[in-house]
Amino acid sequence: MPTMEATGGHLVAEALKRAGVDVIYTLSGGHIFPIYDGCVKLGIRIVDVRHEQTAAFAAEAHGKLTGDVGVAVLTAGPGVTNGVSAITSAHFNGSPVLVLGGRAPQGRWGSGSLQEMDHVPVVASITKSAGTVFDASQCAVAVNEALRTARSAHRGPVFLDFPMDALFVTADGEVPEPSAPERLEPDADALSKAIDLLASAERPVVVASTDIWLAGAHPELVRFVEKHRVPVVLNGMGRGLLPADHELVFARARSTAFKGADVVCVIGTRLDFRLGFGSFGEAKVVHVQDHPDEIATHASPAVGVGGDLVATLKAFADAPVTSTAARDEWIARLRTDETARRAKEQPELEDDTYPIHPARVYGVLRDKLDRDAIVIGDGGDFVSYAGKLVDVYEPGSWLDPGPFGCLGTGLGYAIAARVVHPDRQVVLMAGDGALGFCGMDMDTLVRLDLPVVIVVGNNGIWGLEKHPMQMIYGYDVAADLNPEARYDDVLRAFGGAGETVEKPTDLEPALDRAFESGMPYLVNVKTDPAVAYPRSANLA
Ligand SMILES: Cc1ncc(C[n+]2csc(CCOP(=O)(O)OP(=O)(O)O)c2C)c(N)n1
Ligand SMILES: [Mg+2]
Repeated sequence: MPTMEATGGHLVAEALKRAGVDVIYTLSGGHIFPIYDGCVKLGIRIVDVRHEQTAAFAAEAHGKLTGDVGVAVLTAGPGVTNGVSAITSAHFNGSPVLVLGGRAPQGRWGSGSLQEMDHVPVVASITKSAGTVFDASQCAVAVNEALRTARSAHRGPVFLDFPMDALFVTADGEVPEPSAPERLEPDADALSKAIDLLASAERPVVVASTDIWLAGAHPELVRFVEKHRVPVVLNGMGRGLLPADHELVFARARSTAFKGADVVCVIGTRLDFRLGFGSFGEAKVVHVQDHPDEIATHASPAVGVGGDLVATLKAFADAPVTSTAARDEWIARLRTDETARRAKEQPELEDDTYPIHPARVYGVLRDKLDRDAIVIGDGGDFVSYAGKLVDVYEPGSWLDPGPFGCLGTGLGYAIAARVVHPDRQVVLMAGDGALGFCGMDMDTLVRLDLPVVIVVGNNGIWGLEKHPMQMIYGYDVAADLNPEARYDDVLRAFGGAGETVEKPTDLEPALDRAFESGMPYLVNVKTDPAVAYPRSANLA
């Protein structure tokens, strides 16, 4: 292996650079200066934010948007612990992320150095691997291996920390060539069983999700469903794998599809609460995952296929076509249901009442979005409306927190979206409660010139908690916020722009001004606190 005389920090940056990493998300701390110094010398962009959770959420979004690893660099102790919720989100979402932590010097370990803490046990259960690099000469090797682990299916976060006396010292470090991610072939027997079951189905449904996008398997997905005429429901980062207006894509007819299907094939996500824990009426279930360990054990799928999703979907697509007559009838039935349900939404989308109905915000917003706009949701009910009412047309354009459901992803996700896609619209739909977790990073949008449109659904409450508590107890506590809060003035104070909207008719001109401004812009929409999102999913 070639070697290079450099500091541990420079060797870390060298491994990142060789692997194609061109940006890190971070918040400063002396423990990690040598990594910064390496990044500066090698031309890796440093995006510095106001809270480590934002740095780690931004790294996660970077991974989600690119399918490649997003990197956060966090200082020792509180820097790392502030990143824990975001690392956990990446763990639940299977997002490829590398978190590099500073660490108190090994030479004094146990003596009580500033921020002396062993991070590894804290993050061990929420990462694919976690470890400490004690030897400066091994910094690049360890980073290279960590990147390979994060990139290999099933993807997820990897953590490494580096004692100061490994990062600051100069060593003759080994510098490996970047390693390719592992590819696991799907089991041939399981694959042919799945193909047979799909071939026999008269009323199949495919649920296409996140890992198809991360694996770059969507061209094979499209070939498979179009050739075999299979209706598709999209979930998580699966949204946009086929455009929302594709004849095989169904969103509103989802429950009709699940109830009426004879085979449901879920690809690239867990059978969790978002999918009724894997129970779909009478349907037989095929669970296709990118790794055998990801196949559901709590449910009993008829077939589970675990392995490379490109290979699996290619095999599905290549299978000979069986009669599709019954399927055409099935597709027509679902289309009728989809159209009827969409028509029923129209009055809410056009609702002219005061205070503003949250659905009305989306009724206006939908017409302002480009087909490749990136829409981010962070909040409760306001974001549930977004999930229902925003149609996605391009893959990698929709970011929600995923099944860990952590509030506060918004600014980190928006920052990364703008960094990865400087030429696309980036819109953050935030609950007023959610914005409080990460709002200070509006400063980052201004400071780094990242024009994002933020629309706050300001109902003055923790809506998704207040309404259920009222329903269960007949009263509520700890559920009120300040409806008079001027979140637009907060962004203004940082040097951005914004306005408050109270009347439905003012929404459209406000959104026009926001998109045309070319700067971070916050539209603070006072929405009706009496409206609760009509929820049916069983969350627990
Ligand atoms: C970090 C975190 N804390 C608490 C919760 C519980 N929680 C889920 S939704 C919600 C209310 C969100 O309120 P807001 O963002 O204002 O959206 P709204 O429901 O009012 O539209 C809360 C507190 C959570 N999911 N994540
Ligand atoms: Mg709210």
